[in-house]
Amino acid sequence: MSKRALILVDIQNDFCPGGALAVKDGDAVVEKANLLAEDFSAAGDLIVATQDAHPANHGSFASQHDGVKVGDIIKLAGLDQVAWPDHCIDGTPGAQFHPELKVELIRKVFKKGTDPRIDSYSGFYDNDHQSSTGLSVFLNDFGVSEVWVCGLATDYCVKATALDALREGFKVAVVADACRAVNMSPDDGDKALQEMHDKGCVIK
Ligand code: VGL
Ligand code: ZN
Repeated sequence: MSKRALILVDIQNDFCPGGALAVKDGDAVVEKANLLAEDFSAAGDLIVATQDAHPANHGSFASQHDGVKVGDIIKLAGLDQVAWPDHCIDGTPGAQFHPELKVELIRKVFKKGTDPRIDSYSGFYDNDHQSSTGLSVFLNDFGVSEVWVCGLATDYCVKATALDALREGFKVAVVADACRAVNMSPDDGDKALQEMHDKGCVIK
């Protein structure tokens, strides 16, 4: 039977107001994500979540590089990498899901960004597409053909997850109203939605 999966991307304290990498209005996605999750649950569809879960010495942290400031572009594993503030350190409160997220509806959590040598925006693969989290196999085992994506942040992990889902052969919908962007440049979120649309995602 063909099924849908809802992928809740990185709805974690550090991406919400007061967090280490706070996304403006990031907590506004929680209520919308919960409503979507209730819908999916009632329909017998699958709900999964991704969790940014870095070691304290993660190479994406500006703090790990001499003379590098947050927002600088550095090289990590040979790829361009934004230098971020220390965030979502596995096991700390900042890495935990927002306290109001209905985690009881989540079937499985996929941690990412666990390798200090490379970042992982997508819930499917590290940024060099070499290491998989197992999400694709998990969805296929459940007979999922269509995924809906929401969460944080539109211009990084939501985009990377949605585009990888397309590449993995899923139909992809992105619920724009249930996403918020980092917006290092003011229109990054809008550009990300445009790119996801152009590459084949349906924007809800
Ligand atoms: C994210 C920057 C660094 C995200 C994660 O969840 O979009 N962004 N780590
Ligand atoms: Zn991160």
